[in-house]
Amino acid sequence: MAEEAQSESNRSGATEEGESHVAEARGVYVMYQGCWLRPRAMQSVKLVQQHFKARPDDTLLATFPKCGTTWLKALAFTVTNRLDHAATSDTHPLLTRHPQDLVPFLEMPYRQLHPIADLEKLASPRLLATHIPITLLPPCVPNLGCRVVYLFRDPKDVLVSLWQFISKVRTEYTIDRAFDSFSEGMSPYGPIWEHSLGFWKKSMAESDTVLFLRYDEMMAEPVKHVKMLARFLRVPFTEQEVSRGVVEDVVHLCSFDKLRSIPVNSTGVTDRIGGVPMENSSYFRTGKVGDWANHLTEEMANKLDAIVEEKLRGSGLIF
Ligand code: PAP
Repeated sequence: MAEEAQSESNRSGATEEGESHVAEARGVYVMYQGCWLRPRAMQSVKLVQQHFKARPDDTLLATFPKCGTTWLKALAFTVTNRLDHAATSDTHPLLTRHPQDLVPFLEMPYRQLHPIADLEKLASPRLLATHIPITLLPPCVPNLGCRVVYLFRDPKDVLVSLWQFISKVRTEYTIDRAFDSFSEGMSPYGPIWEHSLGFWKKSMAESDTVLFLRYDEMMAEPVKHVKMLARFLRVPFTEQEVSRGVVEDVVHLCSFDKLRSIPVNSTGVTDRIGGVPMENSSYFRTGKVGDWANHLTEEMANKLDAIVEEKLRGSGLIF
């Protein structure tokens, strides 16, 4: 970790392609505008910044990786499309398509491989997803008042989920290595505290533009949060829907156990990133709150808690 400890002194500010800059490179990551990214992800983020054309009625589902993106995509898709596809329908798209494929990411598959112009073909209002921090999103997103749903999760569970996911393709990636880099803020789109703080502050300032949700709270009270999500997406449930149990139907269809059991999610391999084929089932691991306790030592947990608490201090954001 000696070379990683030099982070501040390595900042060169060297410019690349004019206005954008790589401040430093460490291990497999480069820092781009305050965010750690793999170089190929950075190229893609730059292309999003340069070419994404937001529309005022776009909704972005924003997450730090492994905070419950798949779940949020499933829920938001089901809520917004429920007039065309009832959650109980045996032809519901979630029964034949992976939730990751129903709501496209801005930056994936990498936009140097699949042009961002593909997003232009989607009809409005578009439901899109992103891991890009708020500070790096193209200015057209805030300027047009696009709404954002942000899902946050206990960083310890995020670390464990990320480690399990990455170690599927990098077998040498131990929990010790994952812990060291994550607690220094170095993980895709990291640091996690900067990522969540950006959306948290915006949600505090503009609650009608950014809805800030938490994974553990959604797990504890899914019906309440799905109603909240529907109101924010401007498709509130009617009284009749509530009394018919439509909210519970949505919660059930999008639940971890239900989605995991569907063949399109439990079998097969898909390359959604760009040159990184992953098993479809790798997006459905345990779906639990607090699984970190099975993988982190008490010392690791306390250390990460202390780091995150210190970084979030004074913001009002707690986990
Ligand atoms: P991404 O950020 O890489 O796109 P994301 O869905 O956030 O994917 O990561 C997968 C995590 O969401 C997994 O967490 P775990 O490793 O702690 O288990 C996965 O289990 C969880 N997940 C996927 N679907 C659901 C769901 N329907 N309900 C709750 N959690 C889910």
